[in-house]
Amino acid sequence: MGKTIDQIKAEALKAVETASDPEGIKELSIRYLGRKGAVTQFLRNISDLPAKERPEAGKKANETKKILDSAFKEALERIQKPAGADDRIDVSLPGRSVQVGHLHPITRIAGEICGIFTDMGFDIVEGPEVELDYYNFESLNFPPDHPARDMQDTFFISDKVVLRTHTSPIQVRVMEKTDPPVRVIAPGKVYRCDSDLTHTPMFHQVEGLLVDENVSFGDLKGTLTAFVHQMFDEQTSLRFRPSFFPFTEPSAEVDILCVMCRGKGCRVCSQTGWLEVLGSGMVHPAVLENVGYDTTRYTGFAFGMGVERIAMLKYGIDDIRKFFENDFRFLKQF
Ligand code: 2NM
Repeated sequence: MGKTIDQIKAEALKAVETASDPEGIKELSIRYLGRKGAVTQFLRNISDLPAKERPEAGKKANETKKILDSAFKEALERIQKPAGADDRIDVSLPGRSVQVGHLHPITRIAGEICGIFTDMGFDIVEGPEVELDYYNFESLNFPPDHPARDMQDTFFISDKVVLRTHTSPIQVRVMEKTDPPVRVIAPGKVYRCDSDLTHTPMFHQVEGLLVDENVSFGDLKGTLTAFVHQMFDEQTSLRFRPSFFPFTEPSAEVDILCVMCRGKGCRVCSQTGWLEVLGSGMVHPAVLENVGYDTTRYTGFAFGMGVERIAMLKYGIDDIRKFFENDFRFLKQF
């Protein structure tokens, strides 16, 4: 009878301790675990043992195989470590700082805009991006042949379904469900067939709506003036210019004094001294009728703005597409 498996194991572990080069370890691995190695031979000869000793011997031999295999691997790692390398930690080294994430600049500006209005008592409301033609156009007093309804400007899902082109449909849905007073702010993604330096097919809007008794154009002016002073600063004056929207009458576009040149005229304001930032007006009685409001009792004002446009002015960015390229070097500046 040859050596016991315990003897083989003890002998191998002793040998691996004194091995000092990779070749030596490889040799040991062959001598014990190779095709003609001691452990392999032992396993092969198990059938020569008395039947009742076989299961125990087989189990032990297999365990030994595993133990030796990992002992050889460990020894190889120990030997192959470069000279001087050790496992001690230099606690005086500066730590590796973790990269902290942050909100996308558009998300931040949208939050800032909404925050100014929620401070005034407006509630934030949301709605579907895939919208019925009825809510996106018809309920808002767009005539059937209005150019905005054109395939050229609107993404159609089907005859009666579109990607919303503004967040006003959210406000129509709110008015349908709620009696005045209504004071809501509607932020969200909107979609238009348009793409250049200042337009992307998807952009973000924030719109506001207030309906109550005795709401006047003066209330609209006061609300938007307070907003601009908080968003930019108290020195940023406003100018209301007559305009047209199907859903408001009268309508006004709001310009602010150029944030770059303060009215002197520069590249940003195309030498006019003013920047267009908002659309607004008194809600058209036809829109109020469509949601079942009593137009002899209630009036309202509404306004809307593009978040990217506000962000571009605030940060002096001239290409809207930079917000959507996901270039981390650009995004992490804000
Ligand atoms: C704008 C400009 C003017 C507006 C109107 C409405 C609603 F639903 F009440 F009719 N919501 N938002 C509105 C008015 C939006 O964006 C340039």
